[in-house]
Amino acid sequence: HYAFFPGQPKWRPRNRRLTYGFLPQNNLPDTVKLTFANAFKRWAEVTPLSFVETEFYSTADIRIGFFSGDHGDGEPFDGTLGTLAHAFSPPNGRFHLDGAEDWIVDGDASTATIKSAVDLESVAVHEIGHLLGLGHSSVEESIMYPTISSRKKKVVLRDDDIQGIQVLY
Ligand code: TQI
Ligand code: ZN
Ligand code: ZN
Repeated sequence: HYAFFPGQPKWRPRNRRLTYGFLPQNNLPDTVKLTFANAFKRWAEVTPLSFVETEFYSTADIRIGFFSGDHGDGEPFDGTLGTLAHAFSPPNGRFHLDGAEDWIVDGDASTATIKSAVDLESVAVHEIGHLLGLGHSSVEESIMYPTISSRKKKVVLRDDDIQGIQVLY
């Protein structure tokens, strides 16, 4: 079953619109930005919310960046596998990914043979759930279940995820 964070925090955006921005220093290719756009779209389809990319990282509601090791927020990343990413409950908006992972991006052949590679969209869909206010679910098939196998693509929201987010929004 789905869960919320203590106190059930949620966003209350004007015009149901949340902005997201990418850390400029990461210089992400369009394929990576598109992967995040697709992940946001999955949640937009089942809520009244919409997600709009902004070029102004520092004032974006949701701030996405890849970092390695200690990056100044007290939750250092740990290299390949282990912690892949972290995101915080509303209305924090911090969305950090471990730059040391071999991220699988659709249409990108370079990670095809790396066994420990992790599917970026799968992690993004899960972390966006946290950013919007969902905790972990006990339903194994759900996006918000706290385990995923390496290389697996798990991006389709299940009834449990949809019910949870629709209670909030
Ligand atoms: N990062 C953890 C996670 O997102 C961080 C975390 C642990 C957390 N407990 C939390 C975040 C409670 C919010 C609330 O779950 S992770 C998965 C999954 C991770 C794990 O790097 O371990 C995914 C990132 F679900 F597969 F285990 C993405 Cl999909
Ligand atoms: Zn961080
Ligand atoms: Zn999680």
